[in-house]
Amino acid sequence: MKELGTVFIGVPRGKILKTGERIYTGDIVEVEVVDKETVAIEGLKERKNLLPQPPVANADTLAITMSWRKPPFSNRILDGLLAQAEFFDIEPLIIINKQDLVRKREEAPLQRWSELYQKIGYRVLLTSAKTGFGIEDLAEALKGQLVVFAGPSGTGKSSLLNALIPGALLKVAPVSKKLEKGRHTTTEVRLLPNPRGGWLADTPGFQKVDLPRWVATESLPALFRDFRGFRCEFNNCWHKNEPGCGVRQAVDSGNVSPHRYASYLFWLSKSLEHDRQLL
Ligand SMILES: Nc1nc2c(ncn2[C@@H]2O[C@H](COP(=O)(O)OP(=O)(O)OP(=O)(O)O)[C@@H](O)[C@H]2O)c(=O)[nH]1
Ligand SMILES: [Mg+2]
Ligand SMILES: [Zn+2]
Repeated sequence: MKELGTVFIGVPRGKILKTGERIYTGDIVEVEVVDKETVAIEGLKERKNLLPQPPVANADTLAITMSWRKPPFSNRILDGLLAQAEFFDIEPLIIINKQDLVRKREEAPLQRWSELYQKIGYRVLLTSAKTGFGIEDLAEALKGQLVVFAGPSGTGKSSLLNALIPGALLKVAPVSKKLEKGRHTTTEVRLLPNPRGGWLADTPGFQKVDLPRWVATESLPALFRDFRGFRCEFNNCWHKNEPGCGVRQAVDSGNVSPHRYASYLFWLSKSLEHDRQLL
């Protein structure tokens, strides 16, 4: 692309066409300009990483977007997405949006969740796309990077992008009143230029995290950052009922959060179930 801000339609040609290589949003390609609207894609630069779901290449940050309510915050979904970020080697940033909906008596639990993840070493940002709360901090945290927004449907990914990019005019829609679930308003992955530099990708939300499909079961224990500092008697310990399991001891002594451990067991059983179905 000659000038930034010019949009072309890319058509695979030559080697790329022959190998049938899929081109992902975020890919860096070599092109030849064919006409005012079209470029021929002839080469593909090696990817730094590739996230299969949502499908984006070369992401610097996975902006995991959860809402506090509507849909309700789920640490299990969050932990699944964090494991996915670790597996695909993308630095996660946790966003808890819809802060304007936090009730007085919910402030303490919200604070506890934020502290838990910060203690593990993740960045947590509290935002409201509605009131603008936390948007300046978010804009600063994301500038200059290729950022993928990912999270359940209805948590406010498109709304946050609209707040970050004046004039983006991305479609947003209310969550269902009865189910408190999103309506799958965004249907495609779109990369938008960040006015502060870099790129922001809006992606379709989901109802369910399909971690077992993308992440190999045996890698799960290593994807929980907070488990890494503890030694187990067995090298390939699943941290379930093995003797001398340092992670279980850490849970008992309060050094690993029981919530994180419960999430781990949940995702492990989902993954094992998935593997059994493939047999
Ligand atoms: N109260 C409140 N509502 C919000 C906030 N952010 C988004 N919403 C509302 O939540 C609903 C869903 O927002 P979207 O931005 O469409 O959510 P999304 O994550 O893009 O959803 P999908 O495209 O389906 O994945 C809309 O009605 C938004 O107006 C917020 O901070 N506070
Ligand atoms: Mg959306
Ligand atoms: Zn163990």
